[in-house]
Amino acid sequence: MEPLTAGAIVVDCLLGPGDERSLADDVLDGLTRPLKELPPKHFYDARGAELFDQICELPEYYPTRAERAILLEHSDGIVERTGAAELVELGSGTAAKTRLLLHAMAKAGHLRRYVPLDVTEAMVRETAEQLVEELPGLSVHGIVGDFERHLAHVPPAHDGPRIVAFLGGTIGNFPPGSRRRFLRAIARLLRPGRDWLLLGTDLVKDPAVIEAAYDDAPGVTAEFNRNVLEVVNRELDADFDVEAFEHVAFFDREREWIEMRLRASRRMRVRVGALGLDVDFAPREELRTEISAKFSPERLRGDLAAAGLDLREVLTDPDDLFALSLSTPA
Ligand code: AVJ
Repeated sequence: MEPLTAGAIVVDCLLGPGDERSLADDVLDGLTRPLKELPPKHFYDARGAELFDQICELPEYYPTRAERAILLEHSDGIVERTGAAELVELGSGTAAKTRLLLHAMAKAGHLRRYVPLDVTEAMVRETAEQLVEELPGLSVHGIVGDFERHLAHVPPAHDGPRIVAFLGGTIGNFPPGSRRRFLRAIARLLRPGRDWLLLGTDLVKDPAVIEAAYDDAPGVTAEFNRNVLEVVNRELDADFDVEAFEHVAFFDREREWIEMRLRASRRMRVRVGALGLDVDFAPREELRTEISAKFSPERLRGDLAAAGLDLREVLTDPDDLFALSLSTPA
C-alpha cells in the first residue's frame, strides 16, 4: 500500500501483480462444475471496459441513460436530503454520473472529499486529477482495488455526512445470498444517523425490453460476453476458440434476473495452461457468465432490510426503468 500524494489527491493501491489469483481460483472453481460458470468481474480488462462503454451508448441498453436522467433530475434533492460532505463510490469508473452529484454538493457548499474505488488505476488517477481541477477545495482519496475484497480500506468518514454510492445496477450481479452479504459489508461503512447508501438498481419490467438490452442488434454485448474468454486465454494461457461460442441472454422470470451465457457450438476440449487443466464442453453446453438481477420494490426493501438498512427514498426515471434509492443504517 503506497500512498502517493499530488496536491489534494491521495491514491492507495491495493492490487499487486499477484492478483490474477482470483481469476485462477474462479476459473478452477467455475469450469470444473457441472453447470459451468465464470463471475462477471473478469469481463473488465481494457477491451472489456471499452466494450462496456459502447454498450452504454446503445439504444437498447437503457440502464445508463435512465440512471443519468434520475441524477440530472434529483442530484440537488439527494444532496439536500443527505447533507453529504463526502462521496464514496464503489466501482467509480469514469465517474461520469457521480460528477453530477459532486457538482450538486459543491453548489450546496458542503463538498469535502470524494473516495473513488476502482480496479483500474489509470481511471482512478485521471478522474481524481480532473475532479480536483473542476471542483476547487475538493480532496480525493482514491483506492485502486476490488470492492468485493477491499471495502475495509475505505478511510474513516470525515465529520460531515457521507454517501456511499453503488451505481449502475451492479448490485444485480451478485446472487441473492452474497448480495445481502455485500450490502451488509457496505452498511458497515455507514454511521447510523448520519450516513447514506445511494444504490442503483434496474427494475423488473417487460422481459423483451430487458432481453434486448442484453442482446443488442449490432452484437456489442455478444462481443463483450465473449471477451471474458480472451481474458482467460491471455491471463491463464488458455486456448478457448472464442468464435466457437455463441452469446445467449435470457430473462429468468422466476428468479427475476437476466442471465448471459456462452454456448459451445461444438464439442471442445479447452486447455488452461496455467492451471494444468483440461475443460471439456459438450455440443451446445453453456457457460454462465453473468446474472443481472432486476428489482421489484419488495426485493429492494427485503435485501436492504436483510443488510440492516432502512429504505428511505426511491427515485425513478419517467419511464420507471431504473431506480436510485437512499437508505440509512437501521
Ligand atoms: C455494469 C453490471 C451493471 O449488469 O447491466 C451490461 C453489465 N452486462 N451488459 C449490467 C452488463 C451486459 C452491467 N453492469
